[in-house]
Amino acid sequence: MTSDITLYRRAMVRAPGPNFAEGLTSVDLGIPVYARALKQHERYCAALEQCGVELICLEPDARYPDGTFVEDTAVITGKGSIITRPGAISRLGEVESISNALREFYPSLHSIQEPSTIDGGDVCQAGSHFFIGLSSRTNEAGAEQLTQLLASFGYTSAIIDIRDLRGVLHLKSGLAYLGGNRLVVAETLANRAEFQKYDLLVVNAGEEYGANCVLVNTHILVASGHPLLEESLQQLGYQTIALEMSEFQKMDGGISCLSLRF
Ligand code: CIR
Repeated sequence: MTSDITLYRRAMVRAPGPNFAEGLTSVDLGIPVYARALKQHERYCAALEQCGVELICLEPDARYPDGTFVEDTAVITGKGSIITRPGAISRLGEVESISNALREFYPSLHSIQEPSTIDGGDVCQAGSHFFIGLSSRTNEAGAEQLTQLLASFGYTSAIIDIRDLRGVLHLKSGLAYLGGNRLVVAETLANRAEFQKYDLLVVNAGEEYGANCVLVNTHILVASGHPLLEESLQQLGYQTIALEMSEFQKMDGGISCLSLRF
């Protein structure tokens, strides 16, 4: 493993609540089955533990059916942490319980201020550099405010405009950093100038959903059903854990969004 990857000790998660299906979605994959979502979430948590992290489990909150997608509410870095201001109005209140829970570990949290909006799913750390997606959820003011905060921590950033990309809710829907200068990237994003100095593992059309994978210490968690991507990762020397994500995919969520890792 390379030295520019973060070793995680903890992961914050929140199981989906019974009204999970009332959350936002832009895809037409059917209504999630709650019992199945719970099982998939349990398996996801077990995989995190297998990677050596201690879980911090928050309770579902019926006011926020999308609350299981905790990644969108914070940007946690080795030098400072930021509570976001999610771009969907129905999700704005999710940050309160996350701030309360994170304050135990990060007493001085920064926060994104109105009119800025940021979803954590739009923020991809690659060593000391960050990619910030400008999306339907993260606005220009948010990207600018985050850039400045990250600069005050000593990080550089690049803003990647994905507003024209259909079917890509967040930047990390199509991008993941694996350390050692390597990015996993969906085909639709692969030609962006900002990524050209990286070793790119381009995810084939048909396996795009798999691009939202996440390296957690010893393993890469990847959505099951992406055999070409998994094989490529294994050929590069990574150990993978494939996880069923069907019920979260129905709600536009991927592997990374189900946890905050730190
Ligand atoms: C939403 O639309 O906000 C949720 N249904 C899905 C959020 C997924 N988050 C992520 O990819 N980081």
